[in-house]
Amino acid sequence: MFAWRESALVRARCAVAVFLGSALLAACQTAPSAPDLDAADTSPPKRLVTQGPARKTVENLYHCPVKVKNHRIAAVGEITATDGTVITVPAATALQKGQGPKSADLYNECTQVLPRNSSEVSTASTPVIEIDPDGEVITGFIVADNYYEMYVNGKLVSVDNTPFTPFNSSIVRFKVKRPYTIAILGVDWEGRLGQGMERMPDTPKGNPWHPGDAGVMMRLSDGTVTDSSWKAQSFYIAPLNSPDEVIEARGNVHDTTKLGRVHPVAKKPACHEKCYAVHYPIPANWMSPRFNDSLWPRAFEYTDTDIGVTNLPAYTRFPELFEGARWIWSINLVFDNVVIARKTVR
Ligand SMILES: [Ca+2]
Ligand SMILES: [Ca+2]
Repeated sequence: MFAWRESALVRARCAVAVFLGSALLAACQTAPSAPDLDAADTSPPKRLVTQGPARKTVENLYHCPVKVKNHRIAAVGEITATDGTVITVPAATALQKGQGPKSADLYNECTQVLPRNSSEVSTASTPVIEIDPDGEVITGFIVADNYYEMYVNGKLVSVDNTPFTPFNSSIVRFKVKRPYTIAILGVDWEGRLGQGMERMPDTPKGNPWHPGDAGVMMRLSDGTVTDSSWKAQSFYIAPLNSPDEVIEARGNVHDTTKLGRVHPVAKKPACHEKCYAVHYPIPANWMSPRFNDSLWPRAFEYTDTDIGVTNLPAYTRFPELFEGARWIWSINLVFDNVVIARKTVR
């Protein structure tokens, strides 16, 4: 591996040889300068394997001040992989570290911000996070099942204030110049720490070993939407009967297609407390515009039906605000529990 860096010179774009009648016109233009990229990591994937439940380290990251339906405790745990690596589950988050800014609510039952429709939504009081003083102010809307934290050019612009449930949605505002890079950490939170499963005894069909699913959707005022033009990589895959169920055969895809990718076809393994998980180390600079995601898979798009949005008024009340955006995640909506999605807007 060598540290190749794309120089500004190489990025100069030339449009040459345009014939208009007999005249040959040549024009050279310098593209807006994107930061030089770090070298892509071409080393083989380094999987970390765990089995069984994690040790709880945080009882609850979030206390909802009002009583709501579908409330689940957002605990955090630690689990030791077979190679001795200690992993925070479901993820090490900016929320747990107390980093901000916390998300501004579009819809949140816990704060009682409950607009009935898009016309009742105001973004005027949402603070603008400044990345470039002479940039454009961009306003957007984001919804994640269950948690997101979002960086623009390496700067934290929004930390989901409700990590598990109820399902909330948020307003993001920031000031930036193009090109700019968005990086989102998405977490499918879990009731069974370290196992990628939830206890769902509160419904008639409640499954106490339910593999939950996930998804992120965002639309910004400059036209940027989540879709398969993004990159998305998975870092925590569970529950598994065996670590061998994750296949790394196709480049950098952590493939679990054979398990089923969405509910209800996704398999529900009977291994329960003996289930395995496969983790991959999260690159330290994943949020940086310099991080090279060129070897990551494209994001996969999912439908409202895949996500099961009937219980998501945080999304369904505002179709205009999310118009044109797609739910995205990595290759498996059910088994991939921690995903980083990235997009450079040019
Ligand atoms: Ca949330
Ligand atoms: Ca899951």
